Amino acid sequence: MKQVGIFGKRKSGKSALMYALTKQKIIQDAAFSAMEISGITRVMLVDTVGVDVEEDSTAEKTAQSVDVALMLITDDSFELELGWIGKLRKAGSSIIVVISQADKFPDGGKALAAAVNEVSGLKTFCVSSQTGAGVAELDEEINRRLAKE
Ligand SMILES: Nc1nc2c(ncn2[C@@H]2O[C@H](COP(=O)(O)OP(=O)(O)OP(=O)(O)O)[C@@H](O)[C@H]2O)c(=O)[nH]1
Ligand SMILES: [Mg+2]
Repeated sequence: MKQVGIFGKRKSGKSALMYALTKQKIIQDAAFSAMEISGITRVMLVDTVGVDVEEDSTAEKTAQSVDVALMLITDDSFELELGWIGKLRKAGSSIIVVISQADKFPDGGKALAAAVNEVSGLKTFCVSSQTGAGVAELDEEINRRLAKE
């Protein structure tokens, strides 16, 4: 089964995003089954402990096995996250940057997204698990990446 890993610092919103994406999936699958279309790809979403938890290596292990990696960023000190992006690249994952808790930014996270994109070259999505903003778009991108993997 394909795996999507969710990475980010403690309290960056990993579990909330996992829940929001799961809800999105359930809505989609319900629509599909209503149309009696079979062969829906099932994926496993993997929540991780914070990448800033040094005494725990489960995020390291997860990083080795995911097809698609979501790297959550919540503020402009994202050095640690850039390090993880490097690790995930080496492991061969398709990486999507998520500006998490985007509802907390006056500009919806756009400036931070541009800054991260500038240094990493990665596609960046602003998402709020709380308001649901950007969740559908992120889900679509994940599905596109999974289809390519
Ligand atoms: N405003 C806002 N708050 C959020 C959002 N997502 C999560 N939170 C809040 O941020 C806090 C941390 O969210 P979690 O989803 O538990 O974060 P986590 O990364 O799983 O945290 P750990 O598992 O402890 O590392 C909680 O109080 C959430 O309610 C969001 O999109 N917007
Ligand atoms: Mg969590």
